[in-house]
Amino acid sequence: MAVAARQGRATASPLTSSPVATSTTARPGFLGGWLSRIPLPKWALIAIAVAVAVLLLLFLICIIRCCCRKKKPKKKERVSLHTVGNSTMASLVQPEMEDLERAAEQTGRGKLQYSLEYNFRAQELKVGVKQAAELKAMDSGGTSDPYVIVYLTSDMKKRYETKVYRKTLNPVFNENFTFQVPQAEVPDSTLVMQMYDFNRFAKHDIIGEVRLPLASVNLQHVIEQWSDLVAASKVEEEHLGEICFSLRYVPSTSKLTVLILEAKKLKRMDSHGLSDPFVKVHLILNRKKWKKKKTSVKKNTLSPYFNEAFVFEVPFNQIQNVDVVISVWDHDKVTKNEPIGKLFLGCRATGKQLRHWSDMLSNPRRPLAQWHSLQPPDVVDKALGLKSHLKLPLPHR
Ligand SMILES: [Ca+2]
Ligand SMILES: [Ca+2]
Repeated sequence: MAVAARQGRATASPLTSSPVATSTTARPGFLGGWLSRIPLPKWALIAIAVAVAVLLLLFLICIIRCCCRKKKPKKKERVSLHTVGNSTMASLVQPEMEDLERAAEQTGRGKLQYSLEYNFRAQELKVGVKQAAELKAMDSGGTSDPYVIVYLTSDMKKRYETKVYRKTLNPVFNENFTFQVPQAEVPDSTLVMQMYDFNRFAKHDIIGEVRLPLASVNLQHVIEQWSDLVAASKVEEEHLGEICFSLRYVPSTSKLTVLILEAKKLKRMDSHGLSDPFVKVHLILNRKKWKKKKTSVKKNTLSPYFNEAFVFEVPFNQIQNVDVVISVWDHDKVTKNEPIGKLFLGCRATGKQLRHWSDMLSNPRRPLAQWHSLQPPDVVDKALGLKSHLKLPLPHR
């Protein structure tokens, strides 16, 4: 009590006594010292002290509120920036994030101005890469080093590149490229313009691309337009070609006849020319190679005419277990022959191939001809081997 009383006196004394006494007996703060210099009655000083305390309290409340308000939008920010670390949070906001990701993928890459002109007499397509604007910055300095690669899906070996423009998001290219495209091939072709960011010591980044199916364009006029760059498609839809053949099955004689008629729009395989196509016909029995025949080689053409028939003996009780694999190859004198495309028919086939096969079975003795699109060889090989993989027990999720 005595100590408290002494302390009370000590704090009270500077307020009541003279300014000289203050500096010696107590060590007041800045405010205390300032107040003590003003000759005021005790009650007024107490009132001022209370008012200051209340102001301080209000100030503190304000700061706390501001902090809380800043914390709330952080949650939203986390969603939009796709940096959710927490898995429950991720699952809760998943649909929103997918939408945002899709939107982010498709926008903000910039736009490209280009021109198109088809010369019907020369069968040439002139593509003008004009300029780009508001490109996405790919380098740490907030710029990119853009250049454009131009090609047609009907001949992907022929690719043109513009010059590289350093440190800019609005490059002006003004370069023209000419493609030889027969008029008949135009509707099946797509013009692809891919914008890249050049990097001296690292892989070049793709900024975005413009894909223009030529069937959707009126080439009677010169076209000049802007298009937004979109995310580059991951898998190139390559046109491999089409093949026409007929199938005939005679159950009484166990004869299966495959007549290879012709092919068209085949992929160009040789860099300085066309392709040298020939066709292989494989019979697969219970997923094992069984019999094989092949046509002659047709030199330097993308639309060969074969008209070559192959007869296989397949007993009626085996026809359900047989796959017919038809593959088109490019013959090469120097290097290995390369497959252009493949397809297979049989009870395990799907779509058009399955329909052709079942039409053959339901129309014995009648040859049935049909066109088919070639598929990538690895895709067909995978489909052919699929059944054996399916026999394995599937892992539980
Ligand atoms: Ca760069
Ligand atoms: Ca060849």
